[in-house]
Amino acid sequence: DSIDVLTLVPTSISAYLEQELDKRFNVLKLWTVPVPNKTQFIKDNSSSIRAIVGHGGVGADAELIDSLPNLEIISSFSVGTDKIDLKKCKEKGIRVTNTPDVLTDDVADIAIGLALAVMRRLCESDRYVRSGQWKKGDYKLTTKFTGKTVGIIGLGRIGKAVAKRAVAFSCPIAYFSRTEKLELKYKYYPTVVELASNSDVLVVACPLTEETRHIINREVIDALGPKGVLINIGRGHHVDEPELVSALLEGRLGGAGLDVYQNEPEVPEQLFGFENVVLLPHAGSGTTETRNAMADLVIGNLEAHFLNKPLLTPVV
Ligand code: 8YV
Repeated sequence: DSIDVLTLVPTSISAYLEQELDKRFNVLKLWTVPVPNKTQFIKDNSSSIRAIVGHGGVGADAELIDSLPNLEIISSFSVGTDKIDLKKCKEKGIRVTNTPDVLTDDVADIAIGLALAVMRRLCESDRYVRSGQWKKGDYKLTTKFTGKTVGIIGLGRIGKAVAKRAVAFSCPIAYFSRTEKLELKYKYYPTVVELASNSDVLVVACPLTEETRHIINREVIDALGPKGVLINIGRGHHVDEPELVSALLEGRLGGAGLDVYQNEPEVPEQLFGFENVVLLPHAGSGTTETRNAMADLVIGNLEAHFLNKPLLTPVV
């Protein structure tokens, strides 16, 4: 019999996921329902829904979980599970899966890409050529990336992949994490402020939790300083955004490369005016190859669950 899967993933994120889900399940596409009717739509289908497919931007809060009495599994099209009430899922015996590993390279590539874009002014230079300015003026010198100290917050899969790439650019690596990783030769700092004081580029690569919310605050920004560059490929809520904006306005920070924001897809408009800021639309995992691999994991986990097989990438 067909299994009802409530999907919170908009088609623009992965048409392939939608197509593959459609082949196997009865897919309830919440994103096709107009906003005012969403709650009623969930209510009307509440007893038949056995699975949810969420993503980095939309997960399942306690209210949604409680409203679905026959919910068995949440399969997230993301590695981050900060939008899912994991505690609630544990309590109720609801399984949760994510998409680790397959996106690590792309997200790490984007971290290095952002650092190069900010420091070598790639986007500004592109605008300079396209606008015809090159014919009129002098090209401004930029800042070297090779050899600069890269500080990484969170040395998990993605943090390590960023480190590996930065090492190839001859960058000394420093990091902050909950525990020192003695097996790695990188320099450990027990606080984020110490890490920031000793880094040229600071990369946020940790999961979003209660402890890491606003891990980039005024004190950390000031420790990074007027030549420092902040790269955020984690979550918007890792950064105190108004503090970031004031630091940039006041020249207390050298630059920022951001893939994520507190209130996506809203981005503080004040950021649009800075040439030392590069803004991406939460695109870290956004390649066809990776999004397809993520989709395969989302589906593989759902199939495993409903066939009573071990989950591929369980979180809960
Ligand atoms: C998003 C992400 O899931 O994996 C994560 O945690 O944030 C991304 O891969 C993706 O952009 C869809 O929202």
